[in-house]
Amino acid sequence: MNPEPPLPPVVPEVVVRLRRDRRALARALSRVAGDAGTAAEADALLQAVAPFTGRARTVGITGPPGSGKSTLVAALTEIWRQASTGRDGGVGIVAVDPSSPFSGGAILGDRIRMLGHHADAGVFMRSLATRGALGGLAAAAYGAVRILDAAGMRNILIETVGVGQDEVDIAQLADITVVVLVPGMGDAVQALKAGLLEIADIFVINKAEIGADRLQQDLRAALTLVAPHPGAWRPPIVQTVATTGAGVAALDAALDQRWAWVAGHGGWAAHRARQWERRLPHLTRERLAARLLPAVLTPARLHALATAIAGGADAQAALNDVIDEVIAGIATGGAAPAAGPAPGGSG
Ligand SMILES: Nc1nc2c(ncn2[C@@H]2O[C@H](COP(=O)(O)OP(=O)(O)O)[C@@H](O)[C@H]2O)c(=O)[nH]1
Ligand SMILES: [Mg+2]
Repeated sequence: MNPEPPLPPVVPEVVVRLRRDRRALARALSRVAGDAGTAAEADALLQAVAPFTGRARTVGITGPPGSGKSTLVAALTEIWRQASTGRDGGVGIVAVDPSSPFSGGAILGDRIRMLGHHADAGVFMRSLATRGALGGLAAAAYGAVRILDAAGMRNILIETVGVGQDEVDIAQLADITVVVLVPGMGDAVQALKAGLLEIADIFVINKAEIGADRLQQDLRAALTLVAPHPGAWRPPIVQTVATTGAGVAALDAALDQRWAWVAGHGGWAAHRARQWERRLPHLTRERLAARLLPAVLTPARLHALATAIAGGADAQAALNDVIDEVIAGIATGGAAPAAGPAPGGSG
């Protein structure tokens, strides 16, 4: 069901290893996540695998903390691994949790292990909590997806907390974005405020055993405010109880429907091109800042500027000074980035 672009005839060693050797895959993911090696090495790796990517279907799962995203990811993984036809291939999972470096990924990891797939070559999970070598969580998540794609995973799930612009951007790195809400907390209105309604291709009302009808109505009402143009995809609302697996098959079916709908309405190449028109400026900004700012905006400089502004200096003038220095540095080659790992903690 996924697009199968023709492969170049010779598969390089690096891609062969990614597909056969879980430790090589883990190392590659560490590299693009910025935990090992330099930014230049991460770049080189991503460039080498690029011709072997684009075959996976990527699904972003986003929503408030505790809404059941990890449980749903585990449930979908279970369904896909059970699919007897093999059409779905391996499952790659990227868990992004900048707020809690350990807990989010660890809990999801436990769930995946509970499925008994930890030793299954067809399931691979990586959690991301820090900015990557390439300068940002979105870039790190994108790199991880590319590596899993090159490693032959046919479905890749990206779990990210749907609070804040960064997380929303990460959810939109996927082909299909699923927004998970739960009944009771005025969720539809909150989702509207957080910009989640605009990005959803599919809604899930999880913990539906609590009673999902009210939220379903609110959501429908909120969606009419977003007003899609006629003939546009209308995001379905799927009710699930992730802990029992109820409704998860319906979510799987909704994903297939969305996949087929885009294929039949202009195709995935055109759809992905439109998605990149939105993503590229954001990723470029992230990376540009990571490359250029550390040289000019050192911690000492930052402290001095902040103190001066607090003491009455003009903030706009300070900003312009910093920007002028960055530009001057580019002109003289002085601000050329050191090809080293992103400085931890700053920025
Ligand atoms: N009652 C109920 N609890 C659920 C359901 N789905 C997940 N949970 C529980 O909700 C809590 C948070 O789930 P988790 O998947 O970690 O949420 P996340 O933070 O969105 O990833 C856990 O205790 C789950 O067992 C559901 O459908 N019904
Ligand atoms: Mg989670």
